Amino acid sequence: MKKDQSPNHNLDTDAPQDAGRRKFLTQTTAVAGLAGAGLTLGLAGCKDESAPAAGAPAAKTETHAAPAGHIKPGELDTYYGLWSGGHTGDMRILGFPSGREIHRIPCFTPDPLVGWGITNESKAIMGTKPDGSLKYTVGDSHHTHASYKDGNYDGRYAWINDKINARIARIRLDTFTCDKITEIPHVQGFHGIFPDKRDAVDPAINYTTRVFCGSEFHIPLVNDGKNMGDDSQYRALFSCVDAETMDVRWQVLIDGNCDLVATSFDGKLAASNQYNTENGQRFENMMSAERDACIFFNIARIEQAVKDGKFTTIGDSKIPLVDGTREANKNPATALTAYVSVPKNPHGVNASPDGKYFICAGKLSPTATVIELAKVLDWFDGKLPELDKSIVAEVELGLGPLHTAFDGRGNAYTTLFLDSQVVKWNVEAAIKFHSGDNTAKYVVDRLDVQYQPGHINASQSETMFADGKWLAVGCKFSKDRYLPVGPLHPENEQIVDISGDKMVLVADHPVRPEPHDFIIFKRDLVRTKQVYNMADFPNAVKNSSESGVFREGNKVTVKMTSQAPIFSLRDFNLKLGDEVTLILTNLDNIEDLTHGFAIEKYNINFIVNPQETASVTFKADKPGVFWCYCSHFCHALHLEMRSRMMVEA
Ligand code: CUK
Ligand code: CUA
Ligand code: CA
Repeated sequence: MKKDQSPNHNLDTDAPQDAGRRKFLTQTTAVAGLAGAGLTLGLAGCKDESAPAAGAPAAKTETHAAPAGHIKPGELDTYYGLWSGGHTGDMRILGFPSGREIHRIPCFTPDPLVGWGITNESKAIMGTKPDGSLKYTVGDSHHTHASYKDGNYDGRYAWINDKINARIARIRLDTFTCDKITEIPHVQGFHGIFPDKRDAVDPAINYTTRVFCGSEFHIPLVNDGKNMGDDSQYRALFSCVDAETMDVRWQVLIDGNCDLVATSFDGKLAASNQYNTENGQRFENMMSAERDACIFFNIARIEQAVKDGKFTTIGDSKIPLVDGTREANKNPATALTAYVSVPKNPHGVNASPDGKYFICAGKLSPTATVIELAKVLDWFDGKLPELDKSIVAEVELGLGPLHTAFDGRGNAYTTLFLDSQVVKWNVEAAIKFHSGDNTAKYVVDRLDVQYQPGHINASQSETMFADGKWLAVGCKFSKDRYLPVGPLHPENEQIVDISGDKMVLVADHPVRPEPHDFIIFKRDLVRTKQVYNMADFPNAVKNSSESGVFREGNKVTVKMTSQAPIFSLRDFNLKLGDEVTLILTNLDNIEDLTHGFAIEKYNINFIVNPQETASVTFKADKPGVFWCYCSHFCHALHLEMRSRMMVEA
């Protein structure tokens, strides 16, 4: 029996177990197509009989024995990946091309690892009710994008959306932590986000100053329970959030809804695909029109309208609301918005790295629509009489096109949800084909993926520095790709080498459901702090000699420091009913030396990183001895690193 010699593998794995795994795969591949087949029901287009069933064995998939770019143990990845976390409401950080998950950044939901939603500092960011408890404890993050400068990521910020509670969170990329969360008013189903890539008004500002936010669901403009039966009162808005202050700068009243968002490299345009131009409030009504739209926003004109006071407000809100409806924007000379027609219920809009095109995927139509931005600007300038002439290609790609990535060599990569494929196609060839040149072959390659892909992105894809090296595909179904773990399957993230003409699948990794969008960028675009700066914490306990219990009536402040392997207070006394604020500063000034602080029976656990200060506020409502212990392994004497909280009856 041959043992696996690789240090990376479990040495107990031997032949019989491998055989069992193979048997499992053989049994399950036969039924793997079922979910895919069910999902095709009721969708437009018919399936090419020669194409494999959605979940069928991947006949065309090529794999490398030793994949190019394989990261060995101890080696660092060359790219960062920022991933949305889905229901868990966090952002996940992956290394690329290994696909290893390095970190999770809690944003919208509590996380006891770092004490997110437990410490006063994180609660202030997340938002609390008057009684001090968290306003929300669920999240649903879909889209994550980073700040730009000169057409590339600048390593300052990233943003992530929360669909459930219309929140947008900002991540500082020096500490990889969430530092602000804004709840966008007057919207539900907040979905796509995209930062501007430079300023539309001031050409000297070559970096991100705004983040645009699209909302899917219509609600009564004043949502106070009075107009719920009148569909004509239901509206969806497009919102602009200030990148620095995170305040909502303005909103746009539109016809139809929003979904994903894209922005142009010149800062002038933002757009959102609209699948519900019908303004339907019921399933059937959202699919009654043959074509929907991609709505364009003229950012400089909207900013000017706001400056000139040409806006209204909703209820007692102070946020300017400009009129972006079709009726009010017929005249190109003054229009704030433009509605480009695209086929039925599109999904996804992506900006090509050459700055020329936005690509809207068809979802219910087997096509992608290529819109030339210069022509949209021509329409606003009165030089293009028919707006829909900005469509320079509408080409068939396959069934269920959703999202598109780019390699910087003129090729686009679109996920085909129903076909379980990625199609690589050449944008200029598609334009030639659309203009009547039947010899133009725009489809370059197809790759079966496992299974039903949603989002896709390539290294540096939506920057001017798309490098065409790696592609990641977020597959919504993993079916037979992993050992079964009960009814809930992981999702399957796949890594594809796109450096050659043919796409080559190099790795799978399971992911906890359900991530959506992600970006991948070069590691040197980010500079992280490995140790906090104590001066950034106004409440820091700078020296262990400042420790102690400070009482004012029943308001008690406990000040403490940590320094491996001790807490400065071996014990501290409280009285039943005390309102306690405990402040802990980690004096250790060494990279990777984090301590935890867990209080038995008091529902408190958080960490302090090197030179970081965190605080918790709680009521001493149970008498007795409660050990406070370090919950983060830090030292050989980590188990002895404790403090004793004694609450007198
Ligand atoms: S949506 Cu998830 S597959 Cu929320 Cu970006 Cu398209
Ligand atoms: Cu300090 Cu473990
Ligand atoms: Ca529709």
